Amino acid sequence: MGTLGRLTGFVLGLAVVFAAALAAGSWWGPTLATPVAHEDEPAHTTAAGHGDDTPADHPPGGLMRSQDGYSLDLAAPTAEAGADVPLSFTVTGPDGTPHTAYDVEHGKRLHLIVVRRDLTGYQHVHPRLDAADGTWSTEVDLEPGTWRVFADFVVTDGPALTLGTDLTVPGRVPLVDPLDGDTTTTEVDGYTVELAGDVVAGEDAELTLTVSRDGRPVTDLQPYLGAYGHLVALRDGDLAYLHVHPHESADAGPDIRFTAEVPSRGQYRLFLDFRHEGRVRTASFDVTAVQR
Ligand SMILES: [Cu+2]
Repeated sequence: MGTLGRLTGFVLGLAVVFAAALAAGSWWGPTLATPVAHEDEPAHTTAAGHGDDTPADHPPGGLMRSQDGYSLDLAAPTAEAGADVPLSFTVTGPDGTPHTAYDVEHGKRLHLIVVRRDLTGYQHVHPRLDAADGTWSTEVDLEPGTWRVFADFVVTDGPALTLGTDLTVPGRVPLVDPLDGDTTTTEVDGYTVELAGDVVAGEDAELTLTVSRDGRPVTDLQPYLGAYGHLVALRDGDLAYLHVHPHESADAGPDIRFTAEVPSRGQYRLFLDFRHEGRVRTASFDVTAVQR
């Protein structure tokens, strides 16, 4: 199998490198290592051959700090723990200077995911660009530990990329339980989100996330960045990044459906962003991808 995930259809993007945008409105972060659109490919070629862990023809997104001439450079490799901690960075282009021209994908020129390496503390934010010097700035909440910072963007007339780099936050790092087993129901801010569907390495998986509150289905979800849900999958151990957008749907819930393909067996943590009553919430799930 190889690739990290190719999401098919309209929607998905694997994360890794954001592939160029394919279908309108479907996803913003595809994941393939190169901006190759997969829309012309059959959703799957042979499932056979996915049975072994051959090297991917495209590396998963987010594993590299530099790719195709572009590099993610944090202003500082460390930051203090706290709430609303300033974080700034540049994306250096092939000419060695901070890049300033980006395409808007899913409503933003750059999507920043920040998560601690133990898969806690997930945040999805949209930094501001200083067009004069190419510096991106935002604020994030940080606790001690090593964090992974992913920048997901499309260079104008250039590649779609997801670059990742580490950020160290000094301090006493709490012990966090390792991922173990699968989660099918998560509670967040009074909402219950259920996950149905199996994840199979190298194959498209249909995932359905169902949102309810107080036992009643939520049927008035609000679009967030052009979709009723955004799903990011991170692989346990190396944080390979996969961003998946939902199927086009006229229904504002309670079901949000995705097609996702993960590159290998193993454990992943999924983060679903959904919007309701004006607020974006994030529900997380652990899944184990099996190999058929
Ligand atoms: Cu975003």
